[in-house]
Amino acid sequence: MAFQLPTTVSSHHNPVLQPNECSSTLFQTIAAPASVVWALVSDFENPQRYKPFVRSCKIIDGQANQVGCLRRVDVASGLPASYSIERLETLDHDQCIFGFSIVSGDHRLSNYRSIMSLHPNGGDETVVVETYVIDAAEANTKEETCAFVDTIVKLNLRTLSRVAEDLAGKAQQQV
Ligand code: A8S
Repeated sequence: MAFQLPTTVSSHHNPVLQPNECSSTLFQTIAAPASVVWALVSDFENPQRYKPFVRSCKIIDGQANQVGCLRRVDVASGLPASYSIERLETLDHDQCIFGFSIVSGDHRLSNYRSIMSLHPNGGDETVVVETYVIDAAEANTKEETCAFVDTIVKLNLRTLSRVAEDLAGKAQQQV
């Protein structure tokens, strides 16, 4: 692959795994400047801006968009869960690194945490790298657990790309 992950973030994307954990790293190239993508990714209070399964979200503890705050995410019907409680773990505006963990909910995702980093890739292009780690679900293999999560994360990244490209296109038209 042409994209080389900078060494400054490589530890975030190469987690050390416990025997019961599985992990995956996904890449998405977006035809929009990192500032536009970062505005969407870093808005912990509003994941529905690019996550298609999220119906609504509210901050339930702490100050919005401050590390340590908790959000309650309600997801669309038809999924194997209805809500999730999530904690903002990392928010680095200089390096464009965002991390959150799932702390509870009525789903089977156990000990899920995700970290995303954004990388300007020449022109007005951004590469988004997302790595998650999760415990293999009790009744499922690691492969099944990761296949389920990969599907959701890939869809989120694809939607992020579409929304960011729309926003960047609109900004261009106004110049
Ligand atoms: C994210 C990542 C994930 C979200 C999962 C994996 C979830 O919101 C959905 C279905 C579930 O069964 C679990 O970045 C949960 O949001 C869409 C409700 C947590």
